[in-house]
Amino acid sequence: MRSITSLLAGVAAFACLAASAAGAGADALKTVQDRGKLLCGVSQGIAGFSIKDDKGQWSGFDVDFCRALAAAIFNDPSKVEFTPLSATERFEALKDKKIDVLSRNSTWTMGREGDSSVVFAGVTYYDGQGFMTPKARNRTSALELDGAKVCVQKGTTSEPNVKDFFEANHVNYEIVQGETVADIVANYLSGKCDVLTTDASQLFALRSQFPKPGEHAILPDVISKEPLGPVVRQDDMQWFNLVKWLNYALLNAEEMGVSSKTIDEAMKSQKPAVKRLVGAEGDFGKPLGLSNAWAANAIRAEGNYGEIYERNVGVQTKLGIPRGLNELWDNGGIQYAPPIR
Ligand SMILES: N[C@@H](CCC(=O)N[C@@H](CS)C(=O)NCC(=O)O)C(=O)O
Repeated sequence: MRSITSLLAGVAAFACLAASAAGAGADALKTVQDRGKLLCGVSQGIAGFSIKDDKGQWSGFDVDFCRALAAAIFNDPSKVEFTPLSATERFEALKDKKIDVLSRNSTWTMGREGDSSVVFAGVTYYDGQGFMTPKARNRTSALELDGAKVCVQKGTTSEPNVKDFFEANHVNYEIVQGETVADIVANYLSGKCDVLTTDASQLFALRSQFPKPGEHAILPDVISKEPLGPVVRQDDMQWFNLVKWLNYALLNAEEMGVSSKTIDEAMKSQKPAVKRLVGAEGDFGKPLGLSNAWAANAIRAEGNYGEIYERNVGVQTKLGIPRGLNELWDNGGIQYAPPIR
Protein backbone atom coordinates (compact mmCIF):
# COMPACT_ATOMS: atom_id res chain seq x y z
CA MET A 1 0.00 0.00 0.00
CA ARG A 2 1.32 3.52 -0.80
CA SER A 3 1.76 5.85 2.15
CA ILE A 4 0.32 9.36 2.27
CA THR A 5 3.88 10.80 2.18
CA SER A 6 4.78 8.97 -1.01
CA LEU A 7 1.47 10.05 -2.51
CA LEU A 8 2.15 13.69 -1.57
CA ALA A 9 5.70 13.41 -2.94
CA GLY A 10 4.25 12.13 -6.22
CA VAL A 11 1.77 15.02 -6.35
CA ALA A 12 4.56 17.52 -5.61
CA ALA A 13 6.79 16.04 -8.33
CA PHE A 14 3.93 16.22 -10.82
CA ALA A 15 3.21 19.86 -9.86
CA CYS A 16 6.90 20.73 -10.37
CA LEU A 17 6.95 19.08 -13.78
CA ALA A 18 3.75 20.87 -14.80
CA ALA A 19 5.15 24.18 -13.53
CA SER A 20 8.41 23.83 -15.41
CA ALA A 21 6.60 22.71 -18.58
CA ALA A 22 4.50 25.89 -18.38
CA GLY A 23 7.66 27.90 -17.71
CA ALA A 24 6.25 29.18 -14.44
CA GLY A 25 9.66 29.11 -12.72
CA ALA A 26 11.14 32.27 -14.22
CA ASP A 27 10.07 35.79 -13.36
CA ALA A 28 11.92 38.04 -15.76
CA LEU A 29 9.82 41.10 -14.95
CA LYS A 30 10.52 40.82 -11.22
CA THR A 31 14.23 40.33 -11.92
CA VAL A 32 14.25 43.48 -14.07
CA GLN A 33 12.23 45.48 -11.51
CA ASP A 34 14.44 44.36 -8.59
CA ARG A 35 17.57 45.22 -10.56
CA GLY A 36 16.10 48.63 -11.45
CA LYS A 37 17.07 48.37 -15.13
CA LEU A 38 16.54 46.29 -18.25
CA LEU A 39 19.47 44.45 -19.87
CA CYS A 40 19.12 44.67 -23.64
CA GLY A 41 21.32 42.88 -26.19
CA VAL A 42 22.01 44.87 -29.37
CA SER A 43 24.40 44.73 -32.33
CA GLN A 44 27.96 45.97 -32.02
CA GLY A 45 27.30 48.92 -34.29
CA ILE A 46 24.82 49.19 -37.13
CA ALA A 47 23.87 52.82 -37.81
CA GLY A 48 20.13 53.38 -37.53
CA PHE A 49 19.61 50.12 -35.61
CA SER A 50 22.02 50.18 -32.68
CA ILE A 51 25.13 52.28 -32.51
CA LYS A 52 27.03 54.05 -29.73
CA ASP A 53 28.31 57.62 -30.23
CA ASP A 54 31.56 59.03 -28.84
CA LYS A 55 29.73 60.13 -25.68
CA GLY A 56 28.67 56.53 -25.05
CA GLN A 57 25.02 57.21 -26.01
CA TRP A 58 23.23 54.41 -27.87
CA SER A 59 20.72 55.16 -30.62
CA GLY A 60 18.73 53.29 -33.24
CA PHE A 61 15.56 51.40 -34.03
CA ASP A 62 16.50 48.31 -31.96
CA VAL A 63 17.75 50.54 -29.12
CA ASP A 64 14.48 52.51 -29.07
CA PHE A 65 12.47 49.30 -28.77
CA CYS A 66 14.33 48.54 -25.53
CA ARG A 67 13.91 52.13 -24.33
CA ALA A 68 10.17 51.79 -24.96
CA LEU A 69 10.19 48.52 -22.97
CA ALA A 70 12.01 50.27 -20.10
CA ALA A 71 9.42 53.07 -20.24
CA ALA A 72 6.57 50.53 -20.14
CA ILE A 73 8.11 48.93 -17.03
CA PHE A 74 9.61 51.90 -15.14
CA ASN A 75 7.96 54.91 -16.81
CA ASP A 76 11.59 55.85 -17.51
CA PRO A 77 13.22 55.04 -20.88
CA SER A 78 16.72 55.54 -19.47
CA LYS A 79 16.52 52.49 -17.19
CA VAL A 80 18.20 50.19 -19.69
CA GLU A 81 21.74 48.96 -20.19
CA PHE A 82 22.86 47.93 -23.67
CA THR A 83 25.13 44.95 -24.30
CA PRO A 84 26.71 44.84 -27.77
CA LEU A 85 26.70 41.28 -29.13
CA SER A 86 28.15 39.72 -32.28
CA ALA A 87 26.06 37.41 -34.44
CA THR A 88 27.66 34.29 -32.97
CA GLU A 89 27.31 35.23 -29.31
CA ARG A 90 23.80 36.78 -29.26
CA PHE A 91 21.59 33.74 -28.56
CA GLU A 92 24.01 32.25 -26.01
CA ALA A 93 24.01 35.56 -24.14
CA LEU A 94 20.22 35.39 -23.92
CA LYS A 95 20.21 31.71 -22.90
CA ASP A 96 22.87 32.44 -20.23
CA LYS A 97 20.67 35.27 -18.81
CA LYS A 98 23.30 37.93 -19.53
CA ILE A 99 20.46 39.93 -21.09
CA ASP A 100 16.66 40.04 -20.59
CA VAL A 101 15.83 40.64 -24.23
CA LEU A 102 17.71 40.54 -27.52
CA SER A 103 16.83 43.45 -29.82
CA ARG A 104 19.42 43.02 -32.53
CA ASN A 105 18.47 42.68 -36.22
CA SER A 106 17.85 38.97 -35.66
CA THR A 107 15.90 36.89 -38.14
CA TRP A 108 13.06 34.71 -36.89
CA THR A 109 13.67 31.18 -38.17
CA MET A 110 12.27 27.83 -37.12
CA GLY A 111 15.75 26.50 -36.36
CA ARG A 112 16.54 29.27 -33.88
CA GLU A 113 13.53 28.29 -31.76
CA GLY A 114 14.29 24.60 -32.28
CA ASP A 115 16.07 23.79 -29.03
CA SER A 116 13.17 25.25 -27.01
CA SER A 117 15.33 27.84 -25.27
CA VAL A 118 14.54 31.10 -27.09
CA VAL A 119 11.46 32.48 -28.83
CA PHE A 120 10.81 35.45 -31.13
CA ALA A 121 8.17 37.84 -29.79
CA GLY A 122 7.08 39.17 -33.19
CA VAL A 123 8.42 41.09 -36.16
CA THR A 124 9.50 44.69 -35.69
CA TYR A 125 11.08 44.95 -39.16
CA TYR A 126 10.38 42.92 -42.30
CA ASP A 127 13.64 42.65 -44.21
CA GLY A 128 15.27 40.58 -46.96
CA GLN A 129 18.86 39.81 -47.91
CA GLY A 130 20.60 41.82 -50.60
CA PHE A 131 24.00 42.57 -52.12
CA MET A 132 26.23 45.64 -52.21
CA THR A 133 29.05 46.03 -54.71
CA PRO A 134 31.33 48.87 -55.81
CA LYS A 135 29.67 50.76 -58.70
CA ALA A 136 32.99 50.50 -60.56
CA ARG A 137 32.31 46.78 -61.02
CA ASN A 138 29.29 47.57 -63.17
CA ARG A 139 27.00 44.85 -61.88
CA THR A 140 23.24 45.29 -62.16
CA SER A 141 22.03 41.92 -60.84
CA ALA A 142 23.18 39.24 -58.41
CA LEU A 143 23.08 36.79 -61.33
CA GLU A 144 26.06 38.69 -62.82
CA LEU A 145 28.25 37.87 -59.83
CA ASP A 146 29.82 34.70 -61.26
CA GLY A 147 33.22 34.07 -59.69
CA ALA A 148 32.67 36.73 -57.00
CA LYS A 149 34.29 36.75 -53.58
CA VAL A 150 31.47 37.37 -51.11
CA CYS A 151 31.94 39.04 -47.71
CA VAL A 152 29.55 37.68 -45.10
CA GLN A 153 29.42 37.59 -41.30
CA LYS A 154 29.73 34.31 -39.41
CA GLY A 155 26.72 33.12 -37.38
CA THR A 156 24.14 34.90 -39.55
CA THR A 157 21.36 33.64 -41.80
CA SER A 158 23.14 35.54 -44.60
CA GLU A 159 25.75 32.82 -45.17
CA PRO A 160 23.45 29.81 -45.74
CA ASN A 161 21.05 32.00 -47.77
CA VAL A 162 23.75 33.16 -50.17
CA LYS A 163 24.96 29.58 -50.66
CA ASP A 164 21.39 28.44 -51.46
CA PHE A 165 20.93 31.31 -53.91
CA PHE A 166 24.19 30.92 -55.83
CA GLU A 167 23.96 27.14 -55.96
CA ALA A 168 20.35 27.22 -57.21
CA ASN A 169 21.37 29.70 -59.91
CA HIS A 170 24.66 27.96 -60.84
CA VAL A 171 26.73 31.02 -59.95
CA ASN A 172 30.32 30.29 -58.83
CA TYR A 173 31.35 32.08 -55.65
CA GLU A 174 33.86 32.14 -52.82
CA ILE A 175 32.88 33.02 -49.24
CA VAL A 176 35.10 35.48 -47.33
CA GLN A 177 33.88 35.08 -43.77
CA GLY A 178 34.26 37.76 -41.07
CA GLU A 179 33.78 37.29 -37.34
CA THR A 180 32.47 40.82 -36.70
CA VAL A 181 30.80 43.56 -38.69
CA ALA A 182 34.07 45.52 -38.55
CA ASP A 183 35.82 42.56 -40.25
CA ILE A 184 33.37 42.32 -43.13
CA VAL A 185 33.44 46.07 -43.73
CA ALA A 186 37.27 46.11 -43.67
CA ASN A 187 37.40 43.13 -46.05
CA TYR A 188 34.94 44.76 -48.43
CA LEU A 189 36.54 48.22 -48.43
CA SER A 190 40.05 46.81 -48.87
CA GLY A 191 38.92 44.77 -51.87
CA LYS A 192 39.34 41.31 -50.26
CA CYS A 193 35.89 40.62 -51.64
CA ASP A 194 33.85 41.99 -54.56
CA VAL A 195 30.47 41.99 -52.90
CA LEU A 196 29.04 42.27 -49.38
CA THR A 197 25.84 40.46 -48.48
CA THR A 198 23.51 40.87 -45.50
CA ASP A 199 19.98 42.11 -44.78
CA ALA A 200 19.11 45.07 -47.04
CA SER A 201 18.55 47.38 -44.05
CA GLN A 202 22.10 46.69 -42.88
CA LEU A 203 23.48 47.33 -46.37
CA PHE A 204 21.87 50.80 -46.25
CA ALA A 205 23.23 51.30 -42.73
CA LEU A 206 26.79 50.23 -43.55
CA ARG A 207 26.87 52.24 -46.77
CA SER A 208 25.74 55.38 -44.94
CA GLN A 209 28.96 55.19 -42.89
CA PHE A 210 31.37 54.56 -45.78
CA PRO A 211 33.77 57.37 -46.73
CA LYS A 212 32.20 57.53 -50.23
CA PRO A 213 28.69 56.01 -50.06
CA GLY A 214 27.92 57.15 -53.63
CA GLU A 215 30.50 54.70 -54.99
CA HIS A 216 28.55 51.62 -53.83
CA ALA A 217 25.42 50.12 -55.37
CA ILE A 218 22.82 47.99 -53.62
CA LEU A 219 21.62 45.52 -56.25
CA PRO A 220 17.86 45.14 -56.72
CA ASP A 221 17.79 41.40 -55.89
CA VAL A 222 16.26 40.32 -52.57
CA ILE A 223 17.08 36.64 -52.04
CA SER A 224 15.40 35.76 -48.73
CA LYS A 225 12.81 36.60 -46.10
CA GLU A 226 14.36 38.17 -42.98
CA PRO A 227 11.67 38.93 -40.42
CA LEU A 228 13.61 40.71 -37.67
CA GLY A 229 12.30 40.90 -34.14
CA PRO A 230 12.99 40.83 -30.40
CA VAL A 231 13.88 37.52 -28.77
CA VAL A 232 13.32 36.27 -25.20
CA ARG A 233 13.81 32.99 -23.36
CA GLN A 234 11.07 30.40 -23.59
CA ASP A 235 10.72 30.12 -19.81
CA ASP A 236 8.40 33.02 -19.03
CA MET A 237 5.10 33.57 -20.84
CA GLN A 238 4.34 36.84 -19.05
CA TRP A 239 7.63 38.39 -20.18
CA PHE A 240 7.13 37.05 -23.71
CA ASN A 241 3.64 38.61 -23.75
CA LEU A 242 4.94 41.96 -22.52
CA VAL A 243 7.59 42.16 -25.25
CA LYS A 244 5.12 40.91 -27.89
CA TRP A 245 2.32 43.32 -26.89
CA LEU A 246 4.69 46.27 -26.65
CA ASN A 247 5.42 45.86 -30.35
CA TYR A 248 1.69 45.55 -31.08
CA ALA A 249 0.87 48.58 -28.89
CA LEU A 250 3.37 50.73 -30.81
CA LEU A 251 1.85 49.58 -34.12
CA ASN A 252 -1.74 50.06 -32.89
CA ALA A 253 -0.77 53.54 -31.69
CA GLU A 254 0.39 54.50 -35.17
CA GLU A 255 -2.77 53.02 -36.70
CA MET A 256 -4.93 55.10 -34.31
CA GLY A 257 -2.90 58.28 -34.82
CA VAL A 258 -1.62 58.25 -31.22
CA SER A 259 1.95 59.59 -31.08
CA SER A 260 4.42 61.02 -28.59
CA LYS A 261 3.00 64.44 -29.49
CA THR A 262 -0.68 63.53 -29.09
CA ILE A 263 -0.47 61.11 -26.15
CA ASP A 264 -1.78 63.59 -23.55
CA GLU A 265 -4.82 64.35 -25.72
CA ALA A 266 -5.24 60.61 -26.33
CA MET A 267 -5.47 60.05 -22.55
CA LYS A 268 -8.70 62.07 -22.66
CA SER A 269 -10.05 60.47 -25.86
CA GLN A 270 -13.59 59.11 -25.94
CA LYS A 271 -12.73 56.50 -28.60
CA PRO A 272 -12.99 53.05 -27.00
CA ALA A 273 -9.94 51.60 -28.83
CA VAL A 274 -7.76 54.58 -27.86
CA LYS A 275 -9.01 54.38 -24.26
CA ARG A 276 -7.97 50.71 -24.09
CA LEU A 277 -4.55 51.46 -25.63
CA VAL A 278 -3.72 54.26 -23.18
CA GLY A 279 -5.19 52.46 -20.16
CA ALA A 280 -8.21 54.72 -19.59
CA GLU A 281 -10.48 51.69 -20.01
CA GLY A 282 -9.96 48.01 -19.15
CA ASP A 283 -7.24 46.34 -17.14
CA PHE A 284 -4.77 45.37 -19.83
CA GLY A 285 -1.60 46.14 -17.86
CA LYS A 286 -2.49 43.70 -15.09
CA PRO A 287 -1.75 40.36 -16.86
CA LEU A 288 1.59 41.84 -17.93
CA GLY A 289 2.39 42.74 -14.30
CA LEU A 290 2.30 46.49 -15.07
CA SER A 291 0.10 49.53 -14.56
CA ASN A 292 -2.57 50.19 -17.18
CA ALA A 293 -0.52 53.15 -18.43
CA TRP A 294 2.26 50.79 -19.65
CA ALA A 295 1.67 51.45 -23.36
CA ALA A 296 1.00 55.18 -22.87
CA ASN A 297 4.32 55.48 -21.00
CA ALA A 298 6.16 53.75 -23.85
CA ILE A 299 4.51 55.89 -26.54
CA ARG A 300 5.14 59.12 -24.62
CA ALA A 301 8.82 58.27 -24.23
CA GLU A 302 9.70 56.81 -27.63
CA GLY A 303 6.78 57.48 -29.98
CA ASN A 304 4.65 55.05 -31.96
CA TYR A 305 6.05 52.53 -34.45
CA GLY A 306 6.08 55.03 -37.33
CA GLU A 307 7.89 57.67 -35.26
CA ILE A 308 10.56 55.16 -34.20
CA TYR A 309 10.97 53.99 -37.81
CA GLU A 310 11.20 57.47 -39.35
CA ARG A 311 13.52 58.84 -36.66
CA ASN A 312 16.07 56.06 -37.08
CA VAL A 313 15.98 54.60 -40.57
CA GLY A 314 13.31 56.48 -42.58
CA VAL A 315 13.67 58.51 -45.75
CA GLN A 316 14.70 61.69 -43.89
CA THR A 317 17.66 59.93 -42.22
CA LYS A 318 21.09 59.10 -43.62
CA LEU A 319 19.91 55.54 -44.25
CA GLY A 320 16.87 56.73 -46.24
CA ILE A 321 14.90 53.46 -46.22
CA PRO A 322 11.31 53.79 -47.48
CA ARG A 323 8.70 52.05 -45.26
CA GLY A 324 7.95 49.39 -47.91
CA LEU A 325 6.76 46.16 -46.27
CA ASN A 326 6.95 47.91 -42.90
CA GLU A 327 4.04 50.21 -43.75
CA LEU A 328 0.89 49.43 -41.80
CA TRP A 329 -1.48 46.90 -43.42
CA ASP A 330 -4.03 49.66 -44.17
CA ASN A 331 -1.38 51.65 -46.00
CA GLY A 332 0.01 49.01 -48.36
CA GLY A 333 2.41 47.22 -45.99
CA ILE A 334 2.26 44.03 -43.93
CA GLN A 335 2.62 45.42 -40.40
CA TYR A 336 -0.60 44.24 -38.78
CA ALA A 337 -1.11 44.25 -35.00
CA PRO A 338 -3.82 42.26 -33.25
CA PRO A 339 -6.25 44.49 -31.37
CA ILE A 340 -6.10 45.44 -27.70
CA ARG A 341 -9.51 44.40 -26.34
N1 LIG B 1 19.37 39.05 -39.76
C1 LIG B 1 20.49 38.16 -39.94
C2 LIG B 1 21.81 38.89 -40.05
C3 LIG B 1 22.08 39.67 -38.79
C4 LIG B 1 23.53 40.10 -38.60
O1 LIG B 1 24.13 39.74 -37.56
N2 LIG B 1 24.09 40.85 -39.54
C5 LIG B 1 25.44 41.32 -39.35
C6 LIG B 1 25.96 41.87 -40.66
S1 LIG B 1 25.80 43.56 -40.95
C7 LIG B 1 25.41 42.31 -38.20
O2 LIG B 1 24.42 42.93 -37.91
N3 LIG B 1 26.52 42.45 -37.50
C8 LIG B 1 26.61 43.36 -36.41
C9 LIG B 1 27.34 42.77 -35.24
O3 LIG B 1 27.85 41.64 -35.31
O4 LIG B 1 27.37 43.43 -34.21
C10 LIG B 1 20.54 37.14 -38.81
O5 LIG B 1 19.73 37.22 -37.88
O6 LIG B 1 21.40 36.25 -38.86
